[in-house]
Amino acid sequence: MLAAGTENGNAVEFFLDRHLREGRAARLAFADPWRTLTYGALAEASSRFAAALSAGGIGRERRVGLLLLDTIDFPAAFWGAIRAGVVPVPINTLLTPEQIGYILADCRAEALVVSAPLLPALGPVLGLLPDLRRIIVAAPDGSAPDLGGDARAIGWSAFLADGPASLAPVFAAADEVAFWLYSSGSTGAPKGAKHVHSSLRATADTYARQVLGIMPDDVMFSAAKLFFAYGLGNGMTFPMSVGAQAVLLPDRPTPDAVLATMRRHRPSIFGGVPTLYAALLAHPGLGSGAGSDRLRRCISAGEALPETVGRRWSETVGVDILDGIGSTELLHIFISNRPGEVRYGTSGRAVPGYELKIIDENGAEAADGQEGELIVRGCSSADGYWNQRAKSRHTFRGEWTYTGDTYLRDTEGFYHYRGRSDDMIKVSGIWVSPFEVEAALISHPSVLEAAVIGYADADGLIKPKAFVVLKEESPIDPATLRELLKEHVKERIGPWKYPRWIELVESLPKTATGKIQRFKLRAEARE
Ligand code: 3UK
Repeated sequence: MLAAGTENGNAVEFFLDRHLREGRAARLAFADPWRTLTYGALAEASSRFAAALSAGGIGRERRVGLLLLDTIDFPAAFWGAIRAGVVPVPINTLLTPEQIGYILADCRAEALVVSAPLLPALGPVLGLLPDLRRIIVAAPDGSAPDLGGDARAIGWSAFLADGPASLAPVFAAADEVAFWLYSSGSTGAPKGAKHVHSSLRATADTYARQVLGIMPDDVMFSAAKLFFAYGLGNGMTFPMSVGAQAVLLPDRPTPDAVLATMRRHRPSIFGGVPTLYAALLAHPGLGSGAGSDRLRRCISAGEALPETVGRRWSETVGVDILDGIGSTELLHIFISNRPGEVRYGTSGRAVPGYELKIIDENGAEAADGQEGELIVRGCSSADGYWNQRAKSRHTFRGEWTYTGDTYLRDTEGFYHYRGRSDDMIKVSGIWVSPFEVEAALISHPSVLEAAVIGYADADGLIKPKAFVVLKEESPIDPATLRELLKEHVKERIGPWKYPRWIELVESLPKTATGKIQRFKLRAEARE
């Protein structure tokens, strides 16, 4: 026997090649502001990309980093890599060059596909990556990009030029690792969660089909980017699971950009994070259908959707928001509200295919109404973190995945989010570690000590708040200093991570061993 089974478990079979075999090659798969891609054209681009990777000596199971804005090149590169058995690693384009360099080094990427506007800032870190052999530069509009000075760089079209229009996917086991997604932790560096081929199909069969009820005629628009697990499902694998269409927005999803996209493409399903829903509600242009006369479903994840935001959206737009919780480790949403049964202020109920438990500190199941840690058994959990045994063992225990989230279940089976068991903060749906913000603050010459907590703004959305002890009387007035510190954090670690409020204090509450007691600051801040 040559292979370990008869059926090819390679996910590109189900999500892409199946549509060609069943006569859907001419259907529209993706539209970005400049270009469109049918299922047939996507199969062709991904075949050429797969062949070019192999011809370039990028072997099976090796990693290719994808640092791409949301354009039609993303699915072409993602599925091309999977077709070749090469492991795509989508990377958050909002990270700093150092953080991106860390991920490329950690996964030992041998190739990188990068959107041309993101290349110049990467210059200094690319020189530090000996494993990186090819840098494929893609201009968002498909034009010939500026390659910069790196000898490893080649344009997207040139890279694809010699490949065949059709290439069969490599044979892969359904249990074989297909792609990785990095997630940041409370301490230290991001961890690469390794996902297998069958998990993509599992999330499509559970959440997308049974909760969203996605249909071939749907048009999906995910404001959350494809490099997030949330966006990867919403904006790529879910529509592809039924031969539907996705709309891609490469720009920052500001309310203006999102509403313009809604009007232009008239999506029937829209996915965003709570901060975006709140920002859209504050926009004077928001009205029925949020600009799309076809809108029938809205979904939210990444952080808890405040009840008031959900209610106001339903009133103004006329479509409910389905809040659901997912994670990078479980790939997509495993608890969700259902159409027609929305209970704002809760994450909803278990998604079919996932089993949930809330456990107390002794590991015993908590009674309804009692808080505990949420653990999940399901068909889409990751195969572990790359090169992180202790963290893998802690999170993936047998069939159960430990979320680190505190939840309670009410007697009707609805799950209520009660916060994190670590100090991590979700800001606009993206992780922020308080330690990272504190370190950035302390790196400023005026700051002696800092402590950061999550604090709810007027919409009920959590943002970082900092308590700062200064080194000595600063000659700068407090208001100016606060603004300087905010700018300092933005520049060092990323624009969404800065503390929206800074309180200058004399000292911080600490344990006998000198650990900052963030829970005390949280309690004080609530009063
Ligand atoms: C928090 C929520 C309350 C929660 C994600 C949908 O967010 C995603 O993945 P991440 O790995 O973060 C996971 C953590 O985020 N969270 C997410 N959604 C909610 N908290 N209510 C929610 N609705 O702490 C969770 O453990 O970045 C979301 C699909 C795929 C995803 N990866």
